[in-house]
Amino acid sequence: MQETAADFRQLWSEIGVDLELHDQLLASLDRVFTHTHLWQENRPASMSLFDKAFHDSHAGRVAEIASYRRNGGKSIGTFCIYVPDEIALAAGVLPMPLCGGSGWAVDHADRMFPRDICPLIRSTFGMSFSGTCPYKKLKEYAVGETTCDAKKKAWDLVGFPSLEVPQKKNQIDRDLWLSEVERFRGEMEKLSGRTITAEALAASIRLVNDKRRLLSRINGFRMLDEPPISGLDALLVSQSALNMDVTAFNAAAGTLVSELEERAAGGVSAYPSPGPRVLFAGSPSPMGFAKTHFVVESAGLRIVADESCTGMRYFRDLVDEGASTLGDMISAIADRYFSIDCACFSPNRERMENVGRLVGEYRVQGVVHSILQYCHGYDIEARALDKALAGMPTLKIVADYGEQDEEQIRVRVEAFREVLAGRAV
Ligand code: BJ8
Repeated sequence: MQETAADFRQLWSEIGVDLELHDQLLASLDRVFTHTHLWQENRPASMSLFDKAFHDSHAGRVAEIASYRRNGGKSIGTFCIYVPDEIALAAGVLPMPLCGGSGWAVDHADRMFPRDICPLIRSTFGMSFSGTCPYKKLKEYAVGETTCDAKKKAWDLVGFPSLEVPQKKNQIDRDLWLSEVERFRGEMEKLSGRTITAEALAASIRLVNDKRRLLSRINGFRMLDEPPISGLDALLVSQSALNMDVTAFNAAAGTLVSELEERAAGGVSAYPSPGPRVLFAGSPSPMGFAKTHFVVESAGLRIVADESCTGMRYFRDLVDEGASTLGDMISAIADRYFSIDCACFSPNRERMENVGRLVGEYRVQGVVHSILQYCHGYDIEARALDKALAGMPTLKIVADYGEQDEEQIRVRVEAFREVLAGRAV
């Protein structure tokens, strides 16, 4: 049955959403989305599926999860791509990423958090504190993780349990991580009252790997001289991958792949004119935030690769599907997530190598460091990345979710475009 606007209002009201403030939030999200995405003239037609996912994140997806829970299902909130979705899904628990991307919500976090922490955290908790996060009451609890200091301390304040993510990559750290993944499995089994079987885990590993394979195919088209999908739209696809039901996402992504194949065969570009090819590196851009991508692409550069957690870090590695016992599958999952190269790791050589590889594969001419304000890990690590990139032109943009600095950023991006254009001659 197709829900109406009145059905959604009824649902929001039932789950404790402040309707008046939520209207303000939705109006802000719509306005920002129109501004950042809908100016593009040659988008693939099937991007409409992901535009819908954006709008459904406060409507249709909320209704799906509410219905799942009414039928006895459990759900948890997550904030980081270290949380192994496969294990939750195998236990019948829906993981829901809760990272906020709305600038409107940022100031609502002030009653508990200092202002000088990253906007991702402030936006997430701003939605929660203002009663505008529709997922707040649609979960048993949220799972934090020990990545950056701001997140770690935030979980303490609000009382969320967290997974311990090590900060180094030695054997002792891998052993600790495996024990955390095993603990997570126990927690999910306890929550759902269901024992995870090898069959269920093998199925969820395949399902989530399929999502990663589809994301890889979509992003692979960006290697072409004429990318048939823009960096802005590739970002929206990744953001949707985090929010949508996995099976529904895989179906939509398959439709997009077919269209991109046709566009690629016909030499159809998503861009009105050629421009320098750049790689995005740094902090994630949760759904609702695309300011930096927007300014860069509307200034005539083409973002052909994005190494962030809302880009390739999310889908780059697969879980090995060769294991047959439950223990080996858990170990394979631990290995896959342990290979994530977040800036919370020190040293973080894997990230340097991964970015270096992308630079070659996607034939980029420059790198844009996109850093969320007060995200010290990625901000400081930008220096190490510059060194590893050995002379490749880079531009560092440190930004919050506000719109007031767009024109200042644009001036710097345009100057960077001229630098890259000059080197291409
Ligand atoms: S694996 S990037 S999703 S921690 S932007 S809250 S790092 S101060 S989100 Fe992240 Fe996991 Fe790492 Fe990825 Fe802190 Fe930086 Fe804010 Fe961040």
